[in-house]
Amino acid sequence: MALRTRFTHLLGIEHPVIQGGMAWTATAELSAAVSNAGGIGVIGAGQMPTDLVREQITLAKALTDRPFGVNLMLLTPHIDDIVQLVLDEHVPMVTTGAGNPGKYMAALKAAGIKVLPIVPSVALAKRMESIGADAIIGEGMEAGGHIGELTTMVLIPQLADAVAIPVVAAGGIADGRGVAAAFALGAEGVQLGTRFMCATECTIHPSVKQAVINAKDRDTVVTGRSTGHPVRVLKNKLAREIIELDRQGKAEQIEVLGTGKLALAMRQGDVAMGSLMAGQSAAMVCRIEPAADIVADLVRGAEEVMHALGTTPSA
Ligand code: TUI
Repeated sequence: MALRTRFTHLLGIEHPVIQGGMAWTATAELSAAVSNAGGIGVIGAGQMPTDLVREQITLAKALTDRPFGVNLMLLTPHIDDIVQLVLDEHVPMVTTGAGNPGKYMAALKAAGIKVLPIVPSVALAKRMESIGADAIIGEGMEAGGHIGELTTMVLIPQLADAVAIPVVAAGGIADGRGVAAAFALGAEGVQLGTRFMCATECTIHPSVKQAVINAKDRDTVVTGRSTGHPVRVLKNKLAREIIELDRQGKAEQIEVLGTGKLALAMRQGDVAMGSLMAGQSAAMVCRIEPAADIVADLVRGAEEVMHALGTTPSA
């Protein structure tokens, strides 16, 4: 069975599932595994130096013949070079996060790259559609990492009403029920990050995978509101220190304290003083399993729910 939509046709993929391009987390191994499973994997460029991103793209091309993507994190100082890199490498698609990609849209489109901006609001979605975005990823504040203010439940239907291009839902989705819910809200695809952190092929430190598996419903917190860049993480010592600085309004000290902490968590496995960016759905992630099993479970689960909903409930 398959869930084919305008979005799967747009990218030439089998299943409407994007693996979120998480910085220091979504490496070529994970992304290629998701693409090979019929979804689309996205390498997280984050703040990596351009040469490291180039290596990741080369590795992804060696590991899959299917389309894959790169997430452009617009706050990185390397952004101009990384945009040039994805143009040179003819990467099939990019997602963008943490800003407005308007400046790069014409060059990306001219190179035939599919562009899917991640947006937290209706206004930005409309602007992105007007400058040529191929689809929009609406991300609710249930998501991990840098987030907006709206929940997935209210953002997605408003996006579906506001734009004609396909809408992909992100934030809070971890299983087939979430996929079916996203479709009910008007989405034609889903993007998941947190569940893919616990894919076998994800190269993050095992201690972080265990922290995600251990997480319960109230174990994430939003830090850094005072900096203007709120970030959802799993609660730990670093999060508590940042919350205290937030309370004191010491935004500059938060920037200093936060520097390098995402790589410290994901690559070194420091689960106390690293930044454990993860979404609220961490509580729904229970095991480490191959990326292909995750994709298959999402599709099968969604079909099951949609089928069951086709029969009117009667008690
Ligand atoms: O980008 C993400 N998630 C991220 S980026 C990241 S690295 C980082 N670390 C510390 C501080 C800031 C970033 C970790 N997680 N998700 C996509 C996303 N984009 N969520 C929200 C947005 C967003 C926010 C504002 C997109 C556009 C935007 O526009 C503002 C404007 O310029 O109009």
